[in-house]
Amino acid sequence: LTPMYLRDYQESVYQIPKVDLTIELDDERTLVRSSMTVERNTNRVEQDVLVLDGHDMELVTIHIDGVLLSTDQYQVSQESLIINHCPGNFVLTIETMINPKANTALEGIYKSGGAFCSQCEAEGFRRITYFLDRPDVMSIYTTTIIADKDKYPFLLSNGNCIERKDLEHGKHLVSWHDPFHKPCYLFALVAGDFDLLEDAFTTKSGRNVDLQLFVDKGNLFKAHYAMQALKDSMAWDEQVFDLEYDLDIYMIVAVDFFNMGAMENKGLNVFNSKYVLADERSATDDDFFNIQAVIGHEYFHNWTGNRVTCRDWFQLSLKEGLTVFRDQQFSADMHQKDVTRINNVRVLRAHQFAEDAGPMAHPIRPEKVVEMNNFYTLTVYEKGSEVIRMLHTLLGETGFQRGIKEYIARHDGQAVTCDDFINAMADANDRDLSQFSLWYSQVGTPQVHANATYDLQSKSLSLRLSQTPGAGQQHPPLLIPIGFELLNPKTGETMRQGVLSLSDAAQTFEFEELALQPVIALLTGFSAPVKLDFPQSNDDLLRIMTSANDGFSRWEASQSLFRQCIANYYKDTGYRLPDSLQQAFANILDADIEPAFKALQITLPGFAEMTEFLQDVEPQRLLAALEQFEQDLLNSQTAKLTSIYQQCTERLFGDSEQASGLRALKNACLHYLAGDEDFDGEVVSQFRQARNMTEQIAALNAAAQYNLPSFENINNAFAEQWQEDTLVMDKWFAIQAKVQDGNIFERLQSLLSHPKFSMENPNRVRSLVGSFANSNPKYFHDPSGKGYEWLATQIAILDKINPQVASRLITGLIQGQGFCQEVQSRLRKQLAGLQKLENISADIGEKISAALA
Ligand code: B3K
Ligand code: ZN
Repeated sequence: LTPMYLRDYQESVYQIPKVDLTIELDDERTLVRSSMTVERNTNRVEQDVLVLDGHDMELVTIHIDGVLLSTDQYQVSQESLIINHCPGNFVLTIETMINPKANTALEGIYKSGGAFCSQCEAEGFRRITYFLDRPDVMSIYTTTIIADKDKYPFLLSNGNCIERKDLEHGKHLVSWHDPFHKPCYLFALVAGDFDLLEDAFTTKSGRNVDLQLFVDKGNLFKAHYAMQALKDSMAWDEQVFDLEYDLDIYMIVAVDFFNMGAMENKGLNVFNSKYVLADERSATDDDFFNIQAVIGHEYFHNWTGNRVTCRDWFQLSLKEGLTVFRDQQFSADMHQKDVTRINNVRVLRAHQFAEDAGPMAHPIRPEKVVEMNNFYTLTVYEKGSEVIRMLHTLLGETGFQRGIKEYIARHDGQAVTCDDFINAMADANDRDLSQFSLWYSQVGTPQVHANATYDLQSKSLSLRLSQTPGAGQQHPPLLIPIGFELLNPKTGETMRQGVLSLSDAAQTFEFEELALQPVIALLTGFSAPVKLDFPQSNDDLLRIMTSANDGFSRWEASQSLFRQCIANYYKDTGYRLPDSLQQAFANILDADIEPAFKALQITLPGFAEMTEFLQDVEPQRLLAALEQFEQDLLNSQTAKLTSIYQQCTERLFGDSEQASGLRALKNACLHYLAGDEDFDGEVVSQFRQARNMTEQIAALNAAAQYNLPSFENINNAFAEQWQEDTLVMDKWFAIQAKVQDGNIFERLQSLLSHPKFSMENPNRVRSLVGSFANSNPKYFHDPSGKGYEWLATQIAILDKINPQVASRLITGLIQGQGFCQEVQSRLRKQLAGLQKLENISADIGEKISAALA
């Protein structure tokens, strides 16, 4: 496990300005001919050795300027091809043979169902041919694909199609030319037989762009929403960022076998079908939301990622943090801003905070990497986006856009660093951002402590803020924007609002001329990715909950009340719901607010969020506290919950934003109500009458969650109804892993040999194994240790098949830091066992060593 360090970065000695690829596809013997123009950096004349990256393929021939090299002129090893005594400028032609069918790691060229497809980011291109597989080597690609015409009528690659012809033996050939320089991680190839949805978009300068969406045969009816999302993304990027698409064609291909969500390859995105295919019957409102967000994300990469790319992989957040910020803004504009923002924060706090406190904690710009695929993290993506958001807060929308314009003007066509980005933002706004840039190198979640005193005489409020780095970390004070709102305690009116810049370790901010002591909402909009330590009275929280302008603060106030109360249940098993909380909960239920927002307000902080909030957590005790709290809330408000549940049912209609809000609220109520076995009948009728997946799956989920008498029945009905729908069957597998039933381990075991389960399909694996580890805390944390053992067993199997997927699933075993010693030692035991695996992958190897260090 050899790490790479950011500090060791060196420019490439050679560049490859032009590549011509000819790929003759075959299941087991695909021949790749790559003809490259290679140029040596003129100030590195002494360096005549060319080291190319390559992995897991057969080298057939090498030619330099048309002359065949003999075996003493080069060396091949596991990871590279070294060519000695190269001239300064030459044409290098390499032929390699690869086996797509055996490629279960799903990196490079592989088969998904009947189609060939590719995935090159981060370092997959080296599994196709020997190359300088690093993002600062950018080339113009011409790609020719040859394959059987009947089986693979569509042959796709990046850019524009320049040639198409039939060959003998039933084969055909298609050539593509991409006029934009790109790093090899953006290369893509697809070959298959698909249904095609076509549309077009006229850019603001009047150019026509053909839009093509390729889906598995028979799935065309599920492609329309994604197409609309693409057009909305293109229009939004023009309106908000003034960025226009550049090629004449934009293609998206949906495949079932995919390691992550989607990939932004230039002009030819490849998507996990989960983020493309949807219709009302088979997809939930969340699925629709995510499809639009991921389509947007990949589209926005065309400028932030593709036109301006990363110099090296340590800079990944340059494109990912920025692009996540862009997709979050897009979603916020397309939906309810507050609701979107709150959901962003929930993900960050439940999962990124844990990562930042765990053994793999790293800055948004990592400094040390063993396996790059391990760094496509919540930290690089979500915290990266929060850092961009802080910049947006500090510069304002106009200043931020001025900075983006400058960044693109300076760096279009280049591979650059996070510092280049910050410099462009700073120069465009005449600001010194050197302190702000510390966010790129700090690790851990900083804490902000607040303390307020009001002086009646001088009518002034003094707010003392201080900051401390995340646990065990050290760094100089950061620049932290702290949003605030001062509320009139009596009327709830907003007296002042704005953003404070906390730049010292401790600072006091004075507010004058406040006729009465205000209630303070701090960190409005979740203005910084920090933990806020600001104890507030229930009365203050209730005031914020009902009156703050800022939606995040209203929601956060209710969550604070709940968290505090859950903590009491956790500490004292005899604790019972205080009247004040009953009242607060009733007030939320009665409030005249958007249904989607109300749904969020009555959704309790989950197991993961609470683990962040408490110390040395005993999992079963926390689960019991959550359960009791929920039960007490239900008992105190059964009537209200039931009536809202029924009202929502009556008012539901169609696919509008309004309707999805009502569904969210209805299902949030259902979550409580199903805690009473008498509600079983209602659950069954919701299941049977459901007109869409949001309602149907919520009913099944509730039945599984409480193991209701109806469960087995509707569970089988569901499997029967949807057996032919891959994506819905993923949902079914996910539910099986969550059943609250003492037989869960037998259930899991038999699901592993279910005819529809396959360890080679990442979606299936995530549905079954991931859902158990992440969404069934009761049995995952079974005191016997069985849950950990089961997960470890699956990871050992998966590591041989697909290390990237194995590595994602190991999170539950390595992030034990929030739990009590007993849990931690049980986890370590499993990790120590895994560490002994023969030929362990770098992916899980890196994480296990970090966790056991
Ligand atoms: N850039 C890809 C992620 C690649 C992950 C490689 N392990 C998708 C995205 O972030 O848009
Ligand atoms: Zn991305």
